[in-house]
Amino acid sequence: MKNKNILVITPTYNEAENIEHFVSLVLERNVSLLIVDDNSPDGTGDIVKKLENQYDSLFSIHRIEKLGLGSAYKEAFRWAINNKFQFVVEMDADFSHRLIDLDKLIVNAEKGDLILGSRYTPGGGSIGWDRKRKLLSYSANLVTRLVIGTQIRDITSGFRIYTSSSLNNIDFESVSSDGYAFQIEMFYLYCVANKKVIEIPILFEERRLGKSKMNKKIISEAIQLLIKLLGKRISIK
Ligand SMILES: Nc1nc2c(ncn2[C@@H]2O[C@H](COP(=O)(O)OP(=O)(O)OP(=O)(O)O)[C@@H](O)[C@H]2O)c(=O)[nH]1
Ligand SMILES: [Mg+2]
Repeated sequence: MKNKNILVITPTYNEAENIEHFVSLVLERNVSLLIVDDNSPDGTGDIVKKLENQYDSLFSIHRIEKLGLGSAYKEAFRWAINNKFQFVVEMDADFSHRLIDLDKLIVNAEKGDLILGSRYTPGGGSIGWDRKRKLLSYSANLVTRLVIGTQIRDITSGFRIYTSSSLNNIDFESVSSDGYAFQIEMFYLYCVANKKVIEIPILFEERRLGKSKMNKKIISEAIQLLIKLLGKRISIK
């Protein structure tokens, strides 16, 4: 596999403190990088525009307002498919997703249709989270696993690789959620379509700079999605 066939997609909202360093470290891997910025008030978008003059393999989409993670990913999937990339990596700009784990995911990219960076398989974990945050994430994944009826353990992971061919085969345009629910819904579509999903252990590190966008709305959206999926499962039985 050639790294030039890989597109890393990174949505950004107020990542001015992280973005320049992030871009340089990702592009050292000889992959391409697409940033989808939602008119960040801290000027992230302007920094990205400047960096684009320095790097041939950096691309960006600038949207007029904060439209959410889910729609940013969908926009990036379309772009990746139109530009004929073979692999699409979802990765955050806040260094929660480690560069050495990116290398690890890339090495395994051809082993399935969806490669999940997993905190909950042996060797995986999270660093810097308090007990409450750890418990929330672990229990959300446990409930999701039971509702969907899968062995996969880190379904909310936002660090993952899709093959473009599999993205082309599933109706990702139908996914309407944001945040963690977006990751769950995408995974669910892969399950329904019998796509091969594998997990690779990663260490998730709490961001050092900038602010988390995690909020109650994101959690309640995920709960509503799980209720919907549970309803679907019961009606199939
Ligand atoms: N374009 C865009 N990017 C966003 C939006 N919300 C978050 N992001 C970016 O998506 C990535 C993940 O967001 P985080 O704030 O780290 O949220 P999180 O990872 O779910 O929360 P933490 O685990 O607390 O870090 C980061 O690169 C953010 O800048 C949004 O509405 N639009
Ligand atoms: Mg984060």
